[in-house]
Amino acid sequence: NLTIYRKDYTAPSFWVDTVEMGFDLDPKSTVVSTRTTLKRNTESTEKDLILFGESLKLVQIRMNGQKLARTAYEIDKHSLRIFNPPNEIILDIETQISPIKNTSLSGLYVSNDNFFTQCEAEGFRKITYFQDRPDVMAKFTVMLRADKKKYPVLLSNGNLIEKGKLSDGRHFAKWEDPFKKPSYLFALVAGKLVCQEEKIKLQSGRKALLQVWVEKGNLDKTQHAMDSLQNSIFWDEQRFGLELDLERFMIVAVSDFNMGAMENKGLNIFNTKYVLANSKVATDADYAGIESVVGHEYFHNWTGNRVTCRDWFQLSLKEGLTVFRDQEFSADMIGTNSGRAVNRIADVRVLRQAQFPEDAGPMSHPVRPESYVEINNFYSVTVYEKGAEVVRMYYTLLGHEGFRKGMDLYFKRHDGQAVTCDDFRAAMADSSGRDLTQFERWYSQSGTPRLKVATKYDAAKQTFEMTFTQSCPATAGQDKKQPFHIPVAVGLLNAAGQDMPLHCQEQANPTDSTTLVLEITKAKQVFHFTNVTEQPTPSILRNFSAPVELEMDYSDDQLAHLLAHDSDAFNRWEAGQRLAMRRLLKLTAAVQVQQPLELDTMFIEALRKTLNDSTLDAAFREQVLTLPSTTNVAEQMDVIDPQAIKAARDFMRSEITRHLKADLLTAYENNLTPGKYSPDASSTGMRALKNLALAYLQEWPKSSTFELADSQCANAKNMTDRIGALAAMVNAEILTGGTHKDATKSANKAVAHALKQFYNDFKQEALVIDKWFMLQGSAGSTDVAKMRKLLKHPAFTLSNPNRARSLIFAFCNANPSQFHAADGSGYALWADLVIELNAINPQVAARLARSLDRWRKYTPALQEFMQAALQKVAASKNLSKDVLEIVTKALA
Ligand code: B3K
Ligand code: ZN
Repeated sequence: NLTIYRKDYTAPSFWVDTVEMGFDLDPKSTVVSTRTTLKRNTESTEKDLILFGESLKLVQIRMNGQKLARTAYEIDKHSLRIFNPPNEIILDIETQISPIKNTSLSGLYVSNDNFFTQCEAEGFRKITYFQDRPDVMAKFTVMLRADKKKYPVLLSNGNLIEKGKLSDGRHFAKWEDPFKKPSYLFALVAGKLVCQEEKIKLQSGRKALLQVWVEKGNLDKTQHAMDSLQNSIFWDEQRFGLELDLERFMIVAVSDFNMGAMENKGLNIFNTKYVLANSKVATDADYAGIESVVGHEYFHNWTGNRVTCRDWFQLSLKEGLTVFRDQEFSADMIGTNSGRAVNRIADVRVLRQAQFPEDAGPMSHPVRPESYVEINNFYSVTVYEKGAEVVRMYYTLLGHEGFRKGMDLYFKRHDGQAVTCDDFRAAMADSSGRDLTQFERWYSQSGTPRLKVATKYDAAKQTFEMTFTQSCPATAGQDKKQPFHIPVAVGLLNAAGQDMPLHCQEQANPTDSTTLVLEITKAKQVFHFTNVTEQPTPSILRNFSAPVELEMDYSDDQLAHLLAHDSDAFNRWEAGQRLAMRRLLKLTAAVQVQQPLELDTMFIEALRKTLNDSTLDAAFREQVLTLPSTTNVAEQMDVIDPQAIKAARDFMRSEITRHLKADLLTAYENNLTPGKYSPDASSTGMRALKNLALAYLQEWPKSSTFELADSQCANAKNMTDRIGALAAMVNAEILTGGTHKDATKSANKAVAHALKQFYNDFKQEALVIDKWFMLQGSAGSTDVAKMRKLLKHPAFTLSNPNRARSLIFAFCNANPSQFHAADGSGYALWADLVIELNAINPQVAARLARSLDRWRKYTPALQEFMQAALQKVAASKNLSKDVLEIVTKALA
């Protein structure tokens, strides 16, 4: 049995004081020597010392200066066990590895001829035999040796303490990290790199050197990352009183990387996607992504590195908390209320798009999982995004100051330690004097809670009653659930759309604000509001105060009222989404029984009003006009029929355009952003609304609107406008089909030309070519045959994760009508690619394997094809633990 359980946790048998490492770097054969000083953990009942190791060649092992006898230890594919060693030992281990052959991008590997490491979660054991577990923290000193010409730059964690020349054209650099850390935070980088650097002054007056390292030729794309890093440093000082604890902080960009970035102590390693930007190659979304990921990794320096996780089941301790921190950082960077709401909407979109489905599928797991086969599969939207929602609930329950007090206590108690989610909860409880016992269920129970609300207004008594009923559906491995502790922020609107004063019998309103946080702890709970002078419209779950599915029988009029007036911008948006969702579900049902499709004027008029409301930020209007995704709709259905959803959604889009064409054109023209490019919130919002309008306008085929896209594409001065127009054109390609034959022909020619031009303009820019592939992978006109052709494009490769994801993930996750082709060909392609990727990079393969998670919810015919595809993968040879866990759980 491969499963590892949280309940089986035991402390390590030895503690480590210091680790001294030496690397003789060579792509084919790197020799790693490691000297570790260890002391027995007297509280452990384990007598042996257990070191993990994978794909290593053991050259030699010595204990206290003596060669270790072959009978003194045992070695297998995953570990090296030394039998009952003395209580204090010095261990010398020499291993040999081959970085060039390491295509998994975990451990030490080569990318574009440079060396990089990725050790979280369990990559360090691919470098040397070690107690590779986060509760073993030690001080590291690292000596790097390599050819000076090929590898002029040698970096590791902490401070550079020595460097110099060696014989044979080699050189060395010695690094020392003053803080003890777990092995997963170890990093080294070696190669031909250049950097942008700046010195800053910290809150305490200390100076720090900041560097952003990239390949030569990319120095014109580092400024935004550098700015984001400085903003992050200052924000953490101000908001949490946390200062950078190192003299030097480095960010290094690498083009082959499994995820976004990695928070190695003092030496963050980033996917190029989250570092490189200038207006020519990066979109507004890229700029925002860089700011948030740079922030995220920097914030880990305290939440993750100074205080780390005892074991990997506690992953959300650092990830949920750090996502919450990066979300708050991005929101504070915008500053305005409406800007904050737009960010919040984007975060909730991610939650609904990915986390709710995960939590209802075969990989459903609590924020603190109980078991895993491959820990890398649990770097999930549940651990990250739902984990961030859990942290946000503390913030909502305790308030701004209360939360800060909790954080202060957390660091006071646990700085330098490896701790658990319970320790964090205890700090929040003890600092506030609140009982957060029941709150633990957010960590232990999986599934998205349902919160039903019924209301009653008594005009004579002037009372308003709200009855909440909570439940949580059964999820993988969890049948019965206990009630959650749910903070529900509510407000009441009068007929004029203003907030009414709140007097609740069950819950005091300490700040006398017009939003009250109700605390729901029971399965059923009633709240009575008094002095309610007229029938109110309740605004419930303001700012999405808990990660639940809210069920409330709003009338269309109530929703329109909220959309027009709610002082809570999130709920304003939410009301619009509810109006749209209701109609999308009806339309989908109509498509299925081949009834005529109709969209009512009331909805269109509500959208028109929002679109034309110049008191609202463009960014917010864009969010309201963006319909729920096909995935959002699918999650609301018992049986998913992707083609019907697609048809319903397309119909809705074209109806909106038919009625709002003039308004959309005006929005387009009013939101041009001539002049110098700036990724600020206001310009970003304007471009977003303009490009949304442009996309809508393609739904109503008139050559004039197509030409608008074509000319924007040809004349764009920045990547946001260029790709926005290209996307609109590519998607128009099939939409203009059918009755508009002539238009279709010329449009398709123009699309092909624009795609070719784009490719030629950017063929040197890998990240832009990723966008080019992504656009085509997700285009409704890209069927399986076209996909197979694109996979053979000379610029395509499976071994670069960004490239693989750009085309394949776009097709499997964002092209529902083609991926779910009725003949099952999309799933067959998926199976081939999962198998092929499995041999190259198990982590990327396992992510792709998740695309069929929800197979049991589809129509029977599709289910059959999906099951067959899953079985094909499950039966294939040499399956990694990563992919095996996903397909086994899917089929179970
Ligand atoms: N902590 C890393 C993720 C490592 C993933 C390992 N499969 C990035 C982050 O969350 O900041
Ligand atoms: Zn993180």
